[in-house]
Parts: sequence; structure tokens; C-alpha cells
Amino acid sequence: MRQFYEECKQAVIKGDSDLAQRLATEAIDKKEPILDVIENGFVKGIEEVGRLWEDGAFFLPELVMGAEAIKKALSLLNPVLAEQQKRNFGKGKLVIGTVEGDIHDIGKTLVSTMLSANGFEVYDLGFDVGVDIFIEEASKRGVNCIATSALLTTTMQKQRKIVEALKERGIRKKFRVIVGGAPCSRRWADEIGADGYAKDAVAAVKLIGELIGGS
Ligand code: B1M
Repeated sequence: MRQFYEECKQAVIKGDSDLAQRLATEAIDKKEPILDVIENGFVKGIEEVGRLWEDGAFFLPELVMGAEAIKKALSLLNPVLAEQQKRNFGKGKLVIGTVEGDIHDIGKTLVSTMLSANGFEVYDLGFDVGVDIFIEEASKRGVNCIATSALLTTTMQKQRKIVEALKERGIRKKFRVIVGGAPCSRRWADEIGADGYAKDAVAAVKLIGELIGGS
């Protein structure tokens, strides 16, 4: 199994979308545990791409190709993940999106998939979502939670803006606000007055279940 995860990781590092798709199909055909394949294989690959880019060994084209490869694999794996994880303990409704100025959506989509699979009613607003859009959509759809993803140290400031805007409009108490994404932390959530932080998709399901699952 370890060898198979390594092949998935290498496919992303090489930016080989065809290979990534073939390996994803193989994992599905062999009924592998899809969350493990994603986290121990493909995600390890994109993390390594990020490291190589930071070290100056990779340039933007390699970063983009790695992202394309993992996205191709996830487009096949996410629907199967949703089936494998299907449970029904969630009752809450939420909006989720990547904040304005930020187009990183791989992790957000994974979180969104896992939440849907666990019975939550999820409105995925996509990426580069403005503060007003988050609030308007949350109000319009009558959700209990606004879940925000940010991958850049610059764009994470928009998570603070969402909390502030809710306060300014006198509707802060209507929504639980959750933050996630690589630069975020529990400390960041506390600092900006959010209701919680989750480090990954599994933690997000648990946290949101605790906060709004019974509502
Ligand atoms: Co970008 N990028 N990128 N990038 N990129 C990072 C984030 C970076 C850390 C790379 C690095 O320096 N090592 C760096 C940010 C540095 C910083 O802010 N200090 C960076 C940069 C600088 C940039 C650009 C500025 C590069 C440039 O153009 N010069 C640019 C910005 C574009 C923009 O958004 N405006 C850019 C562009 C891109 C691509 C388009 C090429 C591509 C994104 C493609 C896409 O998403 N559609 C990309 C990628 C792929 C990365 C890295 C390599 C990988 C991100 C990823 O998908 N990880 C990333 C390095 C890294 O993070 N190690 C990097 C896999 C994913 C499953 O994990 O998203 O962390 P993640 O999600 C996890 C958890 O964080 C959590 O659960 C997920 C599943 O476990 N989680 C949540 C996420 N959201 C959550 C929400 C929750 C709860 C949990 O509740 C609401």
C-alpha cells in the first residue's frame, strides 16, 4: 500500500495528470479507502510541490501542473469519497468558500465533500468569495454556519473581516464562523473572534458537527 501512495505522491510531484487519473481510477476499482489514498498519497505530493517551490527548486509552471494533477485525481475520487463516508449525523446547514483574493480550493473542496457526505446541507460558494457574498448567501439560505478557507497569509485577513462585518450588521450571533486552511490556527480563530478552527477535513466534520450538528 505504501508503494501505491508513493506512486500517487510522485504523479503530483511530476505534474502528470494522466498518471494521477490512472492511479485514482485504480484506487476506485480496487475499492481502496479513498480518504487514505487522498491524504497519504496525492496530498503528500502537493505538499512536496509546495516545499520544492518554496525552496526555489520548482517554478510557477510546476506548481500549476502539480495542482492540475491533484485536481484531476480528486475530480474522480471526491464523489467516491462522499459515498464511502456517507453518514447522517449532521443536520446543520452551512456555506463554505475560499475567501476573496484566494483561488486555492483543493482543501476547501475536500472539506466540503466530507461535510456533504456526513449529512450536512452544504452550499459551496467556490473560491475568491467576497465578504458580502458570504454573508448574503448565508442569510439567504438560512444556514447556521459560515465556513471559510484561506491559504495565504494575506487573504486570511478576510476571515477577520467576515467576523467584523457580521458584528457591524448586528447578526454575529446568527452564525457560527469556522476558519481553516494552512496558515490558520486555533489561536488565529480566537484572535479574530471566530467560533472554531479545524486543521483538516476530518476535524472540520467533527467541529461543525459539535457546533451545529444538533440544530
Ligand atoms: Co499556492 N501558495 N499560490 N497555489 N499553494 C501556497 C499556499 C504556499 C504556502 C506555497 C509555499 O510558499 N510553500 C504559498 C503561500 C505563502 C503565504 O501565504 N505565506 C502560495 C503562494 C505564494 C501562491 C501564489 C501567490 C503564487 C504566485 O502566483 N506567485 C498564488 C496565489 C494565487 C491566489 O490565490 N491569489 C498561488 C497559486 C497556486 C496555484 C493556483 C498554482 C495552486 C492552487 C490550485 C487550486 O487550489 N485550485 C497552488 C497550490 C497547489 C499551493 C500549495 C502547493 C498546495 C495547496 C493545497 O492544495 N494543499 C500550497 C503549499 C501548501 O499548502 N503546502 C501553496 C492540499 C490541500 C488538501 O490542503 O488546502 O491546506 P489545504 O487544505 C487542508 C487543510 O488546510 C484544511 O483541510 C484541508 C484538507 O485536509 N482546510 C480546512 C482547508 N480549508 C479548510 C476550511 C475549514 C477547515 C479546514 O473550515 C472552514
